[in-house]
Amino acid sequence: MKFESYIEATKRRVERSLDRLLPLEETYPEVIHRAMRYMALGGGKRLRPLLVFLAYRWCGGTGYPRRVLFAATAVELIHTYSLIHDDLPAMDNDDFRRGRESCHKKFGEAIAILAGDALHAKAFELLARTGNNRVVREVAQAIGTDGLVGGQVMDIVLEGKTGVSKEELYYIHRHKTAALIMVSLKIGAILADASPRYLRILTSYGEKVGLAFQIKDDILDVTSTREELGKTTKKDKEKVTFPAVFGLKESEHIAQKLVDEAKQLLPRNDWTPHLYSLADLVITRKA
Ligand code: GRG
Repeated sequence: MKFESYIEATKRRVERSLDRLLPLEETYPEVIHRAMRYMALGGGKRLRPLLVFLAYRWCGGTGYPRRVLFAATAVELIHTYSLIHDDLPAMDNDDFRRGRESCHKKFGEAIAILAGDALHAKAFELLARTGNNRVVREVAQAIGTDGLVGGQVMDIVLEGKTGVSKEELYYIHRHKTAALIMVSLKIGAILADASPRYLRILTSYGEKVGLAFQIKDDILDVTSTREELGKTTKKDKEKVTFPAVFGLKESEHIAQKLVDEAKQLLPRNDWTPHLYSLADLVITRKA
């Protein structure tokens, strides 16, 4: 199957799974379910679930088994929770996400916090339903203080500071962005019973692609408009970003180098071209 067709087919499966697995809007207490569905079903590239499936296929898995769909849906719910919390006034204070009002603008801060919490809880229910303890543990580790939360903490602590080191820049983005991307690949591989070698390769590939994804995100923040991205732009002025530290041209060069290195890590099999295409897409995307 061509890469574009596989992306579209997988996205459709994940959208259907999100729709089926989230409580209906009419379910009491209605407001929280409306907020959860508003954010989880309101657009997004679905990159992380796609990575779960690409890794699963690359490691020899076939089709769309339920346990892999549970894992793919779970990482998208975790990503959605992190976006809701990141947009809150106490964090990035952003009123616009995925082309429309962010969760707290639409439902108020308290419901937005609780919607994030509930998506996080639902994600772990789904991870448990994979029947694979290691999958649950890997995701928990990737999104705690040694992952997503750790990166977000340093992003906040270092905002507006001068003299931030390159190590700190890499720490933030490796944790805030690359950790969830890496673990998405990793759990796809675990669910395909991959060898330790394949797991190591995909983890390194994920780290490089994850960093490149964040660099491109930072570049787009400078070069694109709110209409193109569906979120507020030019907001990163005080933030520790790649363009702020290296400038735009050098940032583009670093992202390209990371993608080239990621591709070189992969031994060839039928699904390798898809992982190449994905890595290219991360830096050629327009939104
Ligand atoms: C609140 C614990 C906590 C963490 C927040 C996700 C995040 C960490 C912050 C959001 C802002 C940001 C620039 C994060 C880096 C990751 C990133 C580029 C998120 C946007 O992901 P996309 O482009 O979003 O995949 P869509 O909408 O396509 O799903």
